Amino acid sequence: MSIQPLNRPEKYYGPDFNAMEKQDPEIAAVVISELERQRNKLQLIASENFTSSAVLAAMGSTLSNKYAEGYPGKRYYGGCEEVDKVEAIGIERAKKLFGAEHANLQPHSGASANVAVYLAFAKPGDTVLAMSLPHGGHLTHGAKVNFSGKWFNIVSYGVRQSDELIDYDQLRDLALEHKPKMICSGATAYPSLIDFEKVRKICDEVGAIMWVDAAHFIGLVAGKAIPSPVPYADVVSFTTHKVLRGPRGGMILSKAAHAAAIDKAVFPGMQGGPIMSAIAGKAIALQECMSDSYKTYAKQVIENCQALAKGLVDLGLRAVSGGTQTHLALIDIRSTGVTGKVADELCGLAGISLNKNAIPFDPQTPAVTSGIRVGSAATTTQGMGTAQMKQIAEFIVSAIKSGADQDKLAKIKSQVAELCAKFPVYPEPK
Ligand code: DSN
Repeated sequence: MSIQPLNRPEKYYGPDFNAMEKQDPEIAAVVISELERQRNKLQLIASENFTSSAVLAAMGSTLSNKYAEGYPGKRYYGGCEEVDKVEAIGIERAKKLFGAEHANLQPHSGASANVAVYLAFAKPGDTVLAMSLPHGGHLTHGAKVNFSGKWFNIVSYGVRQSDELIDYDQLRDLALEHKPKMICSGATAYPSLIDFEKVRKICDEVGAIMWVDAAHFIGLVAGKAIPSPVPYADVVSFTTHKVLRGPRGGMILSKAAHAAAIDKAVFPGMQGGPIMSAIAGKAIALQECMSDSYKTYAKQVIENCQALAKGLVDLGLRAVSGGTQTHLALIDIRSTGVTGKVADELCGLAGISLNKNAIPFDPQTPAVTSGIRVGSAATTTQGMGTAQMKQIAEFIVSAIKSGADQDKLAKIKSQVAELCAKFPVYPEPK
């Protein structure tokens, strides 16, 4: 196969896929086959997306070579005059887009951003109230295997069994009982909106820092498709590569009063040099998020996810909490008699990437699960709409119910490839 640069300008600025192929064909082949996988299969992992070529180019640029410990104008290295510009532009864009008083673009990832939040506001042994992982939380919200669960006294809240929504009464009771230093809202598998006003009131009642881990939904906030936690929260941490459609990385927004604590926690608290190429990518993505087309995209992501969830429900599956108000849906697949683990594998064989996921009060172990999680961020970027979501729901259910029949799976896989071809990802230059 001929290897084409994704969007390489005529002038040479650094990244060169053809040079990579010449020098290291083994790695170049993987880069290209991953591109083909993204082009020909359905990407329904709720935390993934396709960045613009501009963001990809920034990630592969010479900014990657620069060490820049510190912050714009206050570095520990010489030669930072160019990267200073990129970070300063990115910070201003983040503050403008989210109406935030302070922004730090340096965290290498969402987990790193969360380490910085703990470091800024708590000491080992302090109590933190956060969403339990089996109910949709995140590893960094206190899982026993994670630093958060090892170093902090984590008290977990969850969803009600009756409607699978956050139980704010339980959250308040736990806050009053344990007097946490911080209360964390945010999850990786919670399809509903979070009531930030209610959480703020509880935080005020017990004197806790209000921390929102907005990794999953911050892109919808950026596109003004759902309410923002920024006016309420002391600190908001997130990843930049989900619905937000930026490079892999993390970011933190905070009130001005916490700016110094956050900046110190990120550097020198838990990171050395920032990844300036990623910060350039973040700045580009933030500007993209200010466009009208991004606002339309964010709304479409939600509409598409609702259509996908409805399609799955119409075919006999159950949407946790009755549906979705966001970019992700959590689907209870017990009616099929197939576990989440097997469904994940069968969908993979049919050219559909999604993930097994525990549902609240799941009788199965986390490695098996009774559910799957699906997201609409990537397919919406491709330009798919609600009609395609209905079709995708049919593919998923056919794969799950295929009985591992190789012919059936191969047929779905070719239908999937046919659909993907109509919505090309990173099309070859004409
Ligand atoms: N927990 C991962 C996810 O949601 O896919 C990353 O946040």
